[in-house]
Amino acid sequence: PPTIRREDYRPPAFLVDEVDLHLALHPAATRVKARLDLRRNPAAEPATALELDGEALKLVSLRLDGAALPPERVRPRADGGLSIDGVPDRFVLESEVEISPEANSELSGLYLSGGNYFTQCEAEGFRRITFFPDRPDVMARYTTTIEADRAACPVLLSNGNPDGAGDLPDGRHWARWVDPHPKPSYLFAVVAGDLVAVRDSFTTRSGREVALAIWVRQGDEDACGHAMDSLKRSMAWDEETYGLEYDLDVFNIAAVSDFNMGAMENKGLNVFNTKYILARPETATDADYEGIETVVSHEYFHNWTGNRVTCRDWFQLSLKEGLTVFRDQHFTADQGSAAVKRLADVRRLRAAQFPEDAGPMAHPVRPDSYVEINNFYTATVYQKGAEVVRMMRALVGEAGFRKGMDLYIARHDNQAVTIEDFAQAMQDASGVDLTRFRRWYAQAGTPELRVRDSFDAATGRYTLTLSQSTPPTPGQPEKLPVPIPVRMGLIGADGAERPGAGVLLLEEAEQDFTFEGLEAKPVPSLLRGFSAPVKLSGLSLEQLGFLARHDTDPFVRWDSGQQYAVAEMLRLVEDFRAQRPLDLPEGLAASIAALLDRAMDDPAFTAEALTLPSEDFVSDQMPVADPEAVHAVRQFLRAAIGTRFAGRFAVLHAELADHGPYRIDGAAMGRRALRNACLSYLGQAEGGEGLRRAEAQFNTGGNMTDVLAALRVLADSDSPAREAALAGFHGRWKQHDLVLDKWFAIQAMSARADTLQQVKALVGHLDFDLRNPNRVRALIGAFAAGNPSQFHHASGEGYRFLADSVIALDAVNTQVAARMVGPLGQWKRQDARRGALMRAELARILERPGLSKGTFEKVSKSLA
Ligand code: HT7
Ligand code: ZN
Repeated sequence: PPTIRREDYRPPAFLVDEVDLHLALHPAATRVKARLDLRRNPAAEPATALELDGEALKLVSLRLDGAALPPERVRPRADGGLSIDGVPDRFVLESEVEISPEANSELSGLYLSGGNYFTQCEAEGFRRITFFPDRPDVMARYTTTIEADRAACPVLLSNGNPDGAGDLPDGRHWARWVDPHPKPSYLFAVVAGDLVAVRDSFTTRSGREVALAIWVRQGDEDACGHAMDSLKRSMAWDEETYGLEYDLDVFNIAAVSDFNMGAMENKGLNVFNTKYILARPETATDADYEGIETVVSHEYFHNWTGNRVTCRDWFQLSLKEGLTVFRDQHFTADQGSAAVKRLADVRRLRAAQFPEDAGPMAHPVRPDSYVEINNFYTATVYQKGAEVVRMMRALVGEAGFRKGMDLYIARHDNQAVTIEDFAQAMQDASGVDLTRFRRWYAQAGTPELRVRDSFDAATGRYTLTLSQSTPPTPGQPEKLPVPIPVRMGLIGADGAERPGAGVLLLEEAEQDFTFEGLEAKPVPSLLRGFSAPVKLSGLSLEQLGFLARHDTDPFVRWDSGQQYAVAEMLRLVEDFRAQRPLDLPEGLAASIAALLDRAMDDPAFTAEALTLPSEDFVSDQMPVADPEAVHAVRQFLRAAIGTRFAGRFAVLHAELADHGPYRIDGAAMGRRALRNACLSYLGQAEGGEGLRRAEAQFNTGGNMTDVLAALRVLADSDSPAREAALAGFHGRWKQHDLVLDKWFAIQAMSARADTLQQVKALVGHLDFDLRNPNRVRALIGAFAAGNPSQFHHASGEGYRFLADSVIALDAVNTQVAARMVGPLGQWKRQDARRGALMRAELARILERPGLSKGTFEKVSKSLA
């Protein structure tokens, strides 16, 4: 398959001003008529032919300015598109095609889910609906008429504002929608079916009333409150923070169970995975509630960052995604505990993006090439992209950033632009030169930041020497230094802050920063708030322990504790390999004790700080991973800590029980998080008391957070209560897709040695469905990406299972299949034997005839 390169970008030869679409919906044979007003683009090189993208379309008719096109002027392309020769400078093209929603298991284009129709057009799904120049720099105004059977599809929705509806013969009806805002084709959407609305309204600050509706299946109306509340808070926040108001009369959200990703920001008609809409205390965990707020706000914020100002081409994806993730992170931080939110965001970045940046798929935030764009909806484009925007704000200041956003929107409203345009707006508005900073968009790899320090007692001068380097990544052997904002402070031996706190800007490979007037050598607190997405090294175990206890910055306090624990865990890994007995390190025990002493100061923080670094995070700090040893050490520590502090965990677990009604504010969630962190330790402790508590909590828990935390403990155990709990849970929730996903995932992530066997058996379970991406992620994804010790089982059976799954999935849904390849791509991190087994499985996938280009790209790059 061809590689698409950023440097080959050319403006479109033809522009589309108006699109008039008519969809006559039918499960097997939907007819789509499109009327396009086209004109030659004065900014493009002259072209002889009009190029239209198309995929899986059956052409019925094609007319140019009212006349049928002779076949010799229409050349079918190998990729399913059409080239039309000899077109005038301005013309109207009318096409009619037939498509089959019921045969569409890709979930891209128009498809059926539970008898209802949904579309997904980002990135290149519109070409599966009609012939079109399907690229984001072709922005047009859309009028959409939908026609369907009234009984099967009482609800007919599209982008923009409603503009009429009526009856048709034979029990059919129609509805028309007009979107006044020009948009790229990837933001087109249609939803039709038997759905009900939960309605509300929002009055914008200029006094316009917006009708809000969340469309769900009957019976789910009671589960939309949190999503609706999140939406209204997002709308208000964007007005207050950026002066950005909503711009249509209606804002519709439709929820669907079969969806490739989390949600989609189609103009005026967001489509959401039900996972990010539906929540009741008895079915959704606190993490689910948080996820809903994040995704609802994210998609809403796209209305300006992505929709009104969109991307020129898909290399600019982070222009909308990095910026919008930054905006949703900022929004959530403003809603409650900013510090704990930051820890969660950093944990996620390190878990997903750092390994990506160090692996075979490493790419810059603005990639230079791709084969399949769907493979570039990555943690790098999203999460690292957000970190880059965050650093930009640190450099230009809060006021400069707001001015920059204002200028960006004013300059580029209704345009398709580049990351360069965004950086230029920030630079022009703030007056801060961002020339070097742009390297963050161009270079892949996680910079490594090293610190050394010295103190001259005679002069009271303290010197911090910071140095940086970025490891080579595929296609980028040499790296330049990047500007790294290092927010910092100095802590004295008494634990008090010393003068000197601020932001250091490391621009060169190495720089000294001096501080005068100190009476003794301080401990440096670096990267406060995680001010740059880098790996920091150079602090001693003693300094880390000190910072974990004394720093005023919650991020550094947490992170130092984590780094301290990693160092101890790595030492224990050596003991394990040398078959020496393992002991609970006294320093680690002391820091747990210190945390427990102040547990109730901030329960959410305590829960985060009590949680040991993940197995993957520890493995990532080793030259060669050893999943077995890391797992053994982490399990040993959990058991040892659980046993040593059993009394205190038990007291906290009892004290923190929820008595009143279920609440989803930060304080209540923090209490539940801490309570369940205690239960998790107790579950590993000697004596079985934790398992008894887990069983009781499972049976009486009044909310899904507590029930699931208990089930997780039982699922890891050999307790006789395990089977009964799993069976009971299945029986109780078998009708609830989202809850059943949890049942699959918990078993897939179990630490038990028979997990792979169980997972294989679950693939054959009646409730498993390869066509449902949520279910695939819950079982196969959770096993491969969330259970390192079982996935990397020395037999190689885990690898074989994943390869078999990818092969089977590729015939059903290529986007989901390609996304599953990731864990096999990490073979270079494993020992030679495991690495060879992983490579063999990748090679086996690659041999399959007819492999999709997305899976081909992921597998072939993984093997390189
Ligand atoms: N902009 C969207 C990204 C997306 C997507 C969503 C659903 C299905 C397939 C998709 N491909 C790309 C979601 C977002 O980032 O907001
Ligand atoms: Zn997005």
